[in-house]
Amino acid sequence: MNSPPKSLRLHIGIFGRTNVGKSSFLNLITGQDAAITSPMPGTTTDVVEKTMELLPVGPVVFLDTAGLDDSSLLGAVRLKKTHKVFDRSDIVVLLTEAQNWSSYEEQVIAEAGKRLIPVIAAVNKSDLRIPDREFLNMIKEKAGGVFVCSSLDIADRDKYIEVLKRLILERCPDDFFNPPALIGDLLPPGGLAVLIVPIDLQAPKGRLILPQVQAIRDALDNDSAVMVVKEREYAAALRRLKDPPDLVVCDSQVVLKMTADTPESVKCTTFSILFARYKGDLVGAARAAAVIQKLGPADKVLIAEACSHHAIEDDIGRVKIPRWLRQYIGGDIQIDVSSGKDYPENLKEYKLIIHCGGCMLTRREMLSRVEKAREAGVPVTNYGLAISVLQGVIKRVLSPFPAALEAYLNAEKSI
Ligand SMILES: Nc1nc2c(ncn2[C@@H]2O[C@H](COP(=O)(O)OP(=O)(O)OP(=O)(O)O)[C@@H](O)[C@H]2O)c(=O)[nH]1
Ligand SMILES: [Mg+2]
Repeated sequence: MNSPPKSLRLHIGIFGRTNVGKSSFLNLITGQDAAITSPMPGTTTDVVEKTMELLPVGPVVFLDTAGLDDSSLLGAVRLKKTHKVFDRSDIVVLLTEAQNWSSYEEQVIAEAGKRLIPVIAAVNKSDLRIPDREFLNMIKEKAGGVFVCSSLDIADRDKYIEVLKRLILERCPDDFFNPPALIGDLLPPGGLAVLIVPIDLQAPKGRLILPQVQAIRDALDNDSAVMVVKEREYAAALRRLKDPPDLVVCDSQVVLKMTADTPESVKCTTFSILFARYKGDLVGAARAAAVIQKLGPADKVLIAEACSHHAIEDDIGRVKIPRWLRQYIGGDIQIDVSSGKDYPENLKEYKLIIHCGGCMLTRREMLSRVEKAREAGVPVTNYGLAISVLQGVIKRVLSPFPAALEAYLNAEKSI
């Protein structure tokens, strides 16, 4: 894990009509032939991703899309993919050409506007035609940031990168530079966190998974110490400590054992709950978790996981949570599972969505999923919260987060 994971990178979506030079622009900025370019409209079909260190902005990933005016046979499929990129973009770069502004450009501005994504417009092919002042002012009014470039002008690459960086810094969402805390704010400086990580079949070979690594780093950034232990060694490790830890965090699958082994006076929670706060809306997810109590056999639940991995025996999303849900309800219930980028369009049929922690998604992607569910009127909770309800320890693991605990208790009362 030598390079920053995608979920921590600023996502820059490149949009525009076919042939306007989106892929050429990506290649120029990244200095690589990452994307195929050609004079034929409709060259880019699948979304092309290219990562780059854009200091001082930091690690970014560019997403090159298919042209919005693609009217070919496969155009509809491509457009759907392109539209999904709006949900993943922290910033939109809208490429256009001098004196050429149509409903497609307006559409990009509108889609970005709906999601509160800042837009930077780049007027490309300036070697062929220079935009006039009126045109630039018109764009500036709509997009905020605008610059003129030629994607074939390699000599001026550094200049374009500088302008792009400045505009990104001016318009970049605050939560990219000041992300919400993961664990650091729950620990006093010089404090101690104990992380309980199961090393089982699902653990990747030779390393720890992203939420665990991020928690360790965040605690260290906060001048705290971290002890990492497997669930079986946890009780013994705790006994060896002179003072109790300030916080214990476990993988949701062992939440019952953790709460049993942790003294009442010690705060404890799960990685998944930390991620609900870090990537999404913990208070909303806590409120939604109470819905589990009123689920019945006629209801339909969606279990959504962000990565598409090969499910193994006893998979958390496909096997364990469904099993615990059925045991809790005392009967059968309809459960759909979605994975990867295939978040279903029609969410209305579900009574509840149980999402994974979303460690591989950006905060914007996660919030956009929460927003889609909200529009459909469906509550969203996450794996850690759901498992803690099913195992009867939800109040304990929410206690480090008073607002979320209160939301859960109020929702429970109204059931
Ligand atoms: N003269 C000139 N040509 C350019 C410039 N940028 C791109 N082109 C050319 O325009 C054509 C289309 O470029 P692409 O980068 O493939 O355009 P695109 O927007 O990615 O197109 P699609 O993937 O089909 O949507 C190619 O022939 C490029 O060489 C530019 O700044 N000046
Ligand atoms: Mg292209």
